[in-house]
Amino acid sequence: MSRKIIHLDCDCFFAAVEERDQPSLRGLPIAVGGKAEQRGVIATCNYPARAFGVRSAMATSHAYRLCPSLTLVAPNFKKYRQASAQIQQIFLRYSTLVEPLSLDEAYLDVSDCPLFDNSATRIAEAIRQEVKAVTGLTISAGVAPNKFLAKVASDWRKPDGLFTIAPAQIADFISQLPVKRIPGVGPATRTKMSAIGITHCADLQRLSRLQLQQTFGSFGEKLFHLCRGEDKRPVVSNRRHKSVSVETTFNQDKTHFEQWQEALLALLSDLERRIRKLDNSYAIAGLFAKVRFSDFSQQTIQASGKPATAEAFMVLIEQLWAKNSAPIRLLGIGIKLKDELTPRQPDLFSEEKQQALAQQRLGML
Ligand code: TTP
Ligand code: MG
Repeated sequence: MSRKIIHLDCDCFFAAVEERDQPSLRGLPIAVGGKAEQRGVIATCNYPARAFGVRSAMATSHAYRLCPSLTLVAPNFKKYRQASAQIQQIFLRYSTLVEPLSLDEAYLDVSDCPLFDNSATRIAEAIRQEVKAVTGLTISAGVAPNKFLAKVASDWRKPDGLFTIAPAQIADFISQLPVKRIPGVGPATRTKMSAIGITHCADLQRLSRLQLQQTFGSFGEKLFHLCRGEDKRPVVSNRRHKSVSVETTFNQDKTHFEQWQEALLALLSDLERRIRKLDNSYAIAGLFAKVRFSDFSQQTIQASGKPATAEAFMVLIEQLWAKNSAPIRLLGIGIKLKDELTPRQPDLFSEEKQQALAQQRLGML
């Protein structure tokens, strides 16, 4: 089944925040970064500065040589984190499968999103408009059936752009794609490739799997797929769930215990489906069941250290029934979760980590 992936990436993120907040800077070449005297580097810069050749990770002293009129702004991480949180909040309205890559960038899997008749392009456009309205920042989007192509696509019409690669367009698009657009193909690999006449994905496609492996080592296997526009990596949400639960409100109150049991069994398959979607970094900490009586009062019960089986939930609702054998209008069941392994992805939004990462990048540490 073809997936619908959106990659979103703010334009000149730190610099765009500074331009937004200091209108006098708009249109001038500006960069955010560490001071030249302190051997600082450029975090990012706006398009007027890019026109002079200024780039991320460049020494600030070098940037000044390229662009003497450059305005250097010290970074304001608090503001970037704030904008980032607003953007991530918007993403989550369109999908629960959101994988942030950095403060300004994320993958969304919108394959199951019911909005806009499930048109990923229209969803992406709605997100772009919402980000602009809420944060005042422009964000570019790429829409494609996988992460690799979505990321390439988000860069295609930058800044403030949207580009879609539909499944039927992949073959044409990819064969004309320059190899430098493939993540992982840096200057060294490019030199190696151009030495054997490879500049575009079409050239790579002509090499066998074995030739690719012999020439590029373990990266060769990845190249074999990427140069065909193939990428199976799932979008992995790094939000940590604390619990998973399902509940149902009945059209008619359930009066007898047999009816409670039937309702429980109907809910279990839903719960099991949700549990199966969790990755293996979770373990079950406990079970719980909840009933709402016809007078809207509510009762919850929990048990720890039990597997999520029908029998275990049956015991819970028996205990609820024993406490109050009254008609219910709602039944809910769920599991409480705990971390089994350390999370697969770092917590990109922890204040300390973000600060340390950014300072490291800026040469401040
Ligand atoms: P990017 O998304 O890579 O860059 P950008 O948003 O500035 O520009 P573009 O329009 O091309 O996406 O990075 C996001 C932010 O991360 C960027 O605004 C500043 C910070 N950053 C660094 O601090 N150092 C770096 O080397 C890079 C690449 C980014
Ligand atoms: Mg960006």
